[in-house]
Amino acid sequence: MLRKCRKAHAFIGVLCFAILMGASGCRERTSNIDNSNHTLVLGFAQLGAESSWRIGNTKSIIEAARDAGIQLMYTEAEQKQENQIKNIRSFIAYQVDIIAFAPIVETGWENVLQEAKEAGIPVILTDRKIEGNEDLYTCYIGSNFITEGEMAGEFLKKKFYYTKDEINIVELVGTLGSSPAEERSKGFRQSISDDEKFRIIESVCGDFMQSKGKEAMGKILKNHDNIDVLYCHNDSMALGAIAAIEEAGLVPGKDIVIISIDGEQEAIDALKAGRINCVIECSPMLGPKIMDTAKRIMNGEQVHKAIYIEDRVFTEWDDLSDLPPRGY
Ligand code: GZL
Repeated sequence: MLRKCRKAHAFIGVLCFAILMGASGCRERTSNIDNSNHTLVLGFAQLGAESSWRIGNTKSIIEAARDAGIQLMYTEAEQKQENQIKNIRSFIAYQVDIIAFAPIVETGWENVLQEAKEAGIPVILTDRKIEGNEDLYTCYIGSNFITEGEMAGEFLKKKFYYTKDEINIVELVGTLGSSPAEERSKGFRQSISDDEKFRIIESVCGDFMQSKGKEAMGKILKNHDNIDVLYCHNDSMALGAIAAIEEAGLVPGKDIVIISIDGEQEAIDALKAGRINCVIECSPMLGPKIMDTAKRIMNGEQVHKAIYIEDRVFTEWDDLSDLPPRGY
C-alpha cells in the first residue's frame, strides 16, 4: 500500500508540476465553451493522499479529465486547509474556467469562495461538503454520509437482533470537522438510538489514516476488555485497527464485530476472509460526473445543487464471489 502511494504521489506530483509550469501567467477566459476550439480549464484542489479511497478518487479525476478533453490543473494539499485555500487562490489568479475541490473540513471557506464568486468562476464541491452559504458554490457531487452511517446502524441491528445483552461499541472517527466524519457519526447514532442495548463506550479520531487507526485502537484495547463492535468511518482505519486487534490476541470479525466504510479492495478481501463483517461502499469514482457537470455548467445548463452517488452495502451474509475488482 505504501509503495503504491509513493508511486501515485510521484506521478501526481510530476503531472501537477507539468500542468502548472505549462500554465504560467493569466489567461483569457471565455464566458462559455460553445466555440469549438476552446479547451475547458478546470482547477482541482485535492485535499491529500491519506487513504486508498483518496488515491482512487484522484486517479478517477485525472483520467476523467483526460477522457473529457478538459485541461486539468491539479494540486494536492497534504491534508492542510491553508494549502487548499492557497491552491484555490492560484486557480483564481490564473482565471481557470471552473474550480472543483474536496473541502477537508466544513468551515473556513467563505473568503476564498467569495473571491472565486467575484472572479466569476463557478465552484463544484466534490466528495465533501461545507457549512454555510450555499450561494458560494454551484453544486455538491459525492455520497450521502448520513445514509452511510444509517446503513452501518441497520447492519448492527440485524446482526444483534436476538441479543438482549448490552452491546459495547467503539468508534474510530475520521478527520474532525469533516462532513464524512460528522455525518457518519450522526447517521449511525440516529439509526441505533431506538435500541438502548447499543452503547458507544469510546469514540476516537483516527483521521481516516491506517497508521492512526492502528494507534487509536491499540490504546482503546488497553482501556476496554468488553468491546463487542468496532465502527470505523473508513477502511484505512479499519485495516489499521485489525492489526491492533490481532496484536492484542483477539480475532477480528469474531471477538469484535467490525463495520467499515469505503469499499476498497483490501477491505472487501478482509470481508471475504471473515475479518470484517460489513463494508459500506462510498465510491471515489467521481471523475466522470465532475467533468460532465463542469461542461454543463460552462454551457449555461442548470444543475442540481446536490448530486448524490448511490452506495451499496456488502455484508458477511452476501455472496461476493462475482464482485468485480474494486479499482481502489
Ligand atoms: C468520503 C471521503 C473520505 C473517505 C476516506 O467521501 O471524504 O475521505 O471515506 C477519505 O477514506 O480519507
